[in-house]
Amino acid sequence: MLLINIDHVGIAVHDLEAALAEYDRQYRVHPMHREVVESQGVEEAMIAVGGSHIQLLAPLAEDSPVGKFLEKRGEGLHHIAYAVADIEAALAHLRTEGVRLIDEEPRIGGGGARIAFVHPKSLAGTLIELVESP
Ligand code: CMX
Ligand code: CO
Repeated sequence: MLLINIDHVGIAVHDLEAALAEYDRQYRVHPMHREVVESQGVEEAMIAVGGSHIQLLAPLAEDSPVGKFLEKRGEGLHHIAYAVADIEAALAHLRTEGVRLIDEEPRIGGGGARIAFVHPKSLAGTLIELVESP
Protein backbone atom coordinates (compact mmCIF):
# COMPACT_ATOMS: atom_id res chain seq x y z
CA MET A 1 0.00 0.00 0.00
CA LEU A 2 1.44 3.35 -1.05
CA LEU A 3 0.23 6.73 0.21
CA ILE A 4 1.03 8.92 -2.79
CA ASN A 5 0.53 12.26 -1.08
CA ILE A 6 -1.81 14.24 1.17
CA ASP A 7 -4.67 14.89 -1.24
CA HIS A 8 -6.36 17.30 1.17
CA VAL A 9 -6.98 18.23 4.79
CA GLY A 10 -10.67 18.58 5.68
CA ILE A 11 -11.78 21.35 8.03
CA ALA A 12 -15.33 21.55 9.39
CA VAL A 13 -16.94 24.99 9.43
CA HIS A 14 -20.41 26.30 10.25
CA ASP A 15 -20.55 28.84 7.43
CA LEU A 16 -18.71 28.18 4.16
CA GLU A 17 -19.05 31.76 2.86
CA ALA A 18 -17.67 33.20 6.08
CA ALA A 19 -14.76 30.73 6.17
CA LEU A 20 -13.86 31.44 2.52
CA ALA A 21 -13.99 35.18 3.18
CA GLU A 22 -11.56 34.73 6.08
CA TYR A 23 -9.17 32.59 3.98
CA ASP A 24 -9.25 35.35 1.35
CA ARG A 25 -8.73 38.15 3.90
CA GLN A 26 -5.97 36.38 5.84
CA TYR A 27 -4.15 34.39 3.13
CA ARG A 28 -5.41 35.80 -0.19
CA VAL A 29 -6.43 32.38 -1.46
CA HIS A 30 -9.61 31.37 -3.30
CA PRO A 31 -11.40 28.09 -3.89
CA MET A 32 -10.62 26.36 -7.18
CA HIS A 33 -13.68 24.15 -6.83
CA ARG A 34 -16.99 24.14 -4.94
CA GLU A 35 -19.50 21.36 -4.83
CA VAL A 36 -22.51 20.05 -2.95
CA VAL A 37 -21.89 16.34 -2.24
CA GLU A 38 -25.32 15.08 -1.15
CA SER A 39 -24.08 11.55 -0.42
CA GLN A 40 -21.66 12.97 2.22
CA GLY A 41 -24.09 15.58 3.51
CA VAL A 42 -21.71 18.47 2.82
CA GLU A 43 -21.00 21.50 0.73
CA GLU A 44 -17.26 21.60 0.14
CA ALA A 45 -14.75 24.13 -1.18
CA MET A 46 -11.24 23.15 -2.28
CA ILE A 47 -8.39 25.63 -1.87
CA ALA A 48 -5.10 24.66 -3.57
CA VAL A 49 -2.04 24.99 -1.33
CA GLY A 50 1.25 23.88 -2.83
CA GLY A 51 0.74 20.37 -4.17
CA SER A 52 -2.23 19.74 -1.86
CA HIS A 53 -5.54 21.24 -0.81
CA ILE A 54 -7.54 22.51 2.12
CA GLN A 55 -11.11 21.22 1.95
CA LEU A 56 -13.59 23.41 3.83
CA LEU A 57 -16.69 21.44 4.77
CA ALA A 58 -20.07 22.84 5.80
CA PRO A 59 -22.91 20.46 6.73
CA LEU A 60 -26.14 20.21 4.73
CA ALA A 61 -27.97 18.91 7.82
CA GLU A 62 -27.44 18.72 11.59
CA ASP A 63 -27.54 14.91 11.61
CA SER A 64 -24.84 14.56 8.88
CA PRO A 65 -21.27 13.51 9.84
CA VAL A 66 -19.98 17.09 9.71
CA GLY A 67 -23.13 18.46 11.43
CA LYS A 68 -22.64 16.06 14.34
CA PHE A 69 -18.91 16.83 14.50
CA LEU A 70 -19.59 20.59 14.73
CA GLU A 71 -22.18 20.10 17.45
CA LYS A 72 -19.82 17.90 19.51
CA ARG A 73 -16.43 19.54 18.90
CA GLY A 74 -16.99 22.85 17.13
CA GLU A 75 -15.09 24.01 14.05
CA GLY A 76 -11.71 22.46 13.31
CA LEU A 77 -9.66 19.73 11.71
CA HIS A 78 -12.00 16.98 10.53
CA HIS A 79 -9.96 14.51 8.45
CA ILE A 80 -6.80 13.85 6.47
CA ALA A 81 -7.12 12.47 2.96
CA TYR A 82 -4.36 10.35 1.43
CA ALA A 83 -4.18 9.72 -2.31
CA VAL A 84 -3.83 6.06 -3.25
CA ALA A 85 -3.36 4.51 -6.68
CA ASP A 86 -5.74 1.58 -6.12
CA ILE A 87 -8.43 2.12 -3.51
CA GLU A 88 -9.77 -1.45 -3.71
CA ALA A 89 -6.30 -2.81 -2.95
CA ALA A 90 -5.85 -0.31 -0.11
CA LEU A 91 -9.18 -1.33 1.49
CA ALA A 92 -8.35 -5.03 1.05
CA HIS A 93 -5.02 -4.48 2.78
CA LEU A 94 -6.60 -2.59 5.71
CA ARG A 95 -9.27 -5.30 6.05
CA THR A 96 -6.51 -7.93 6.26
CA GLU A 97 -4.88 -5.87 9.02
CA GLY A 98 -8.17 -5.80 10.96
CA VAL A 99 -8.58 -2.06 10.63
CA ARG A 100 -12.10 -0.67 11.26
CA LEU A 101 -13.45 0.71 7.99
CA ILE A 102 -16.38 3.11 7.68
CA ASP A 103 -16.82 2.39 3.97
CA GLU A 104 -16.42 -1.25 2.99
CA GLU A 105 -16.64 -0.22 -0.66
CA PRO A 106 -15.47 3.02 -2.32
CA ARG A 107 -18.03 5.78 -2.83
CA ILE A 108 -18.04 8.71 -5.23
CA GLY A 109 -16.90 11.94 -3.56
CA GLY A 110 -16.18 15.49 -4.73
CA GLY A 111 -14.80 15.85 -8.26
CA GLY A 112 -15.92 12.30 -9.07
CA ALA A 113 -13.05 10.75 -7.09
CA ARG A 114 -13.49 7.32 -5.51
CA ILE A 115 -13.21 7.72 -1.74
CA ALA A 116 -13.48 5.62 1.43
CA PHE A 117 -13.23 6.54 5.12
CA VAL A 118 -11.34 4.69 7.86
CA HIS A 119 -12.67 5.01 11.42
CA PRO A 120 -10.89 7.54 13.69
CA LYS A 121 -10.80 4.95 16.51
CA SER A 122 -8.43 2.86 14.32
CA LEU A 123 -5.50 5.26 14.45
CA ALA A 124 -4.73 8.05 16.89
CA GLY A 125 -8.24 9.55 16.81
CA THR A 126 -7.76 10.67 13.22
CA LEU A 127 -10.47 10.24 10.60
CA ILE A 128 -8.69 9.14 7.41
CA GLU A 129 -10.05 9.37 3.88
CA LEU A 130 -8.52 7.40 1.02
CA VAL A 131 -8.87 9.02 -2.40
CA GLU A 132 -8.37 7.52 -5.84
CA SER A 133 -8.57 10.35 -8.33
CA PRO A 134 -10.40 9.74 -11.60
N1 CMX B 1 -12.26 12.89 13.80
C1 CMX B 1 -11.92 12.25 14.95
N2 CMX B 1 -12.84 11.67 15.76
C2 CMX B 1 -14.14 11.77 15.37
C3 CMX B 1 -14.54 12.42 14.20
C4 CMX B 1 -13.53 13.01 13.40
N3 CMX B 1 -13.84 13.64 12.27
N4 CMX B 1 -15.89 12.35 14.10
C5 CMX B 1 -16.32 11.68 15.18
N5 CMX B 1 -15.26 11.32 15.95
C6 CMX B 1 -15.31 10.58 17.21
C7 CMX B 1 -16.28 11.22 18.19
O1 CMX B 1 -15.66 12.24 18.92
C8 CMX B 1 -16.67 10.05 19.05
O2 CMX B 1 -15.66 9.78 19.98
P1 CMX B 1 -16.02 9.39 21.50
O3 CMX B 1 -16.77 8.09 21.38
O4 CMX B 1 -14.68 9.25 22.14
O5 CMX B 1 -16.86 10.52 22.01
C9 CMX B 1 -16.69 8.89 18.08
O6 CMX B 1 -15.84 9.29 16.98
C10 CMX B 1 -18.08 8.60 17.54
O7 CMX B 1 -18.60 9.81 17.10
P2 CMX B 1 -20.13 10.16 16.91
O8 CMX B 1 -20.33 11.61 17.13
O9 CMX B 1 -21.00 9.18 17.65
O10 CMX B 1 -20.31 9.99 15.38
P3 CMX B 1 -20.60 8.72 14.54
O11 CMX B 1 -20.00 7.49 15.12
O12 CMX B 1 -22.04 8.72 14.20
O13 CMX B 1 -19.77 9.14 13.25
C11 CMX B 1 -17.87 8.85 11.88
C12 CMX B 1 -18.37 9.29 13.25
C13 CMX B 1 -16.38 9.15 11.82
C14 CMX B 1 -18.16 7.34 11.73
C15 CMX B 1 -18.67 9.68 10.81
O14 CMX B 1 -18.38 11.04 10.97
C16 CMX B 1 -18.37 9.25 9.38
O15 CMX B 1 -18.94 8.29 8.88
N6 CMX B 1 -17.45 9.98 8.69
C17 CMX B 1 -17.08 9.66 7.33
C18 CMX B 1 -17.88 10.48 6.34
C19 CMX B 1 -17.59 11.96 6.44
O16 CMX B 1 -16.98 12.45 7.39
N7 CMX B 1 -18.05 12.73 5.40
C20 CMX B 1 -17.83 14.17 5.32
C21 CMX B 1 -16.57 14.53 4.55
C22 CMX B 1 -16.77 14.30 3.07
C23 CMX B 1 -15.52 14.55 2.22
O17 CMX B 1 -14.39 14.63 2.72
O18 CMX B 1 -15.68 14.66 0.98
CO1 CO C 1 -12.33 14.99 2.29
